[in-house]
Amino acid sequence: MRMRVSKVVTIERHIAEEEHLHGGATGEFSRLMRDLTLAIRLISRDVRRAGLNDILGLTENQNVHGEQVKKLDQIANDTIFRAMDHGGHLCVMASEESEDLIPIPQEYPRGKYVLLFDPLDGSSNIDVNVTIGTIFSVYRRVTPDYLGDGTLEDVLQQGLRQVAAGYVCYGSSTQLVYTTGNGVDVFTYDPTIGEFLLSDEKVQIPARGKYYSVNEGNSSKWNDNLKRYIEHLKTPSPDNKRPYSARYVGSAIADLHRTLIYGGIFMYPADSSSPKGKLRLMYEANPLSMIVEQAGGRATDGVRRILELKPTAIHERTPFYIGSREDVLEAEAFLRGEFPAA
Ligand code: P6P
Repeated sequence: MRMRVSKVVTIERHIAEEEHLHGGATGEFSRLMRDLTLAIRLISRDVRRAGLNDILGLTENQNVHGEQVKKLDQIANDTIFRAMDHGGHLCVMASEESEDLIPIPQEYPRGKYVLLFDPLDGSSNIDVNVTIGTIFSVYRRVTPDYLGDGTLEDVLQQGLRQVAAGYVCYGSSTQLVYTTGNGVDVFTYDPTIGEFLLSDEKVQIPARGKYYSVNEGNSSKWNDNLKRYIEHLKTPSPDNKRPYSARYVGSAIADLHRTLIYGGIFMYPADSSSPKGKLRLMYEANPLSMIVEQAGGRATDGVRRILELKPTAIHERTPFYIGSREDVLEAEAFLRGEFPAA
């Protein structure tokens, strides 16, 4: 459910106003978010220009100056790193684009926060002008400050310990969806003034939706209970609540954002060739799950709450069921082999 706002509030003002809700807030988190939203504005500019790269001579290989042109997700990764490495808010970073931890350069101060991010999720869709996104997750470090550099222990924390989570939709407009544990707010970017303005406040996901979102091309690899669930959604019901409509963009941020606003369920299940599914726990499932839970929804691996999973590796994957509370609970019941009377 959308709570459209009329007041003009920038994300910086909103974060500062909410700071008092977080005990011991020193303004450091606000400055972290200021730097992150700068990176997001730069990525938004590059994403919007992507269709012109060939025209501008920024082809996949070399630009007009003969310089090596990186892929857009590498550019986005570098943009976030360069915006965040010197502010003194972070002790370590981790990215979908980097195999190992990303240390803070020795010449810069370290801070008490940890940042994980997927700089440009679904970037293969950029070539066909489909919505893609950036996802981020923020924790407090758990190792002592005097250690300086953050460690793997600071990164591999359960999702329920996140202090903030957000995603950016580079779609018909650039929207930042964000929570610090006090509900979910949506900010829409106005490129004419270079500001993210609050557009939807304390978003709530419907208790049940009419859309299901999964790649049915994988159905031959699903277990029977999952197949029964999807068939159930497609089967007309006397109360006209079914059949659901199928929606699958193939870009997690697009599928998640529609699910958040309209309701329903987005799934990337385990299957016979991907026993842990495809989506990553630390910088995809955890931040998206914090947001959907804050909006009143549910997110599990089909059995366990995503935010309670104990991570063992930066890039580990997890089966993923997320969306309206009643829809995810119903999917879990089918996966347990509990089917309603036909
Ligand atoms: P499939 C994009 O490549 C991505 O990582 C997610 O954004 C998206 O949800 C998923 O993969 C789509 O995967 O196997 O359905 O093409």
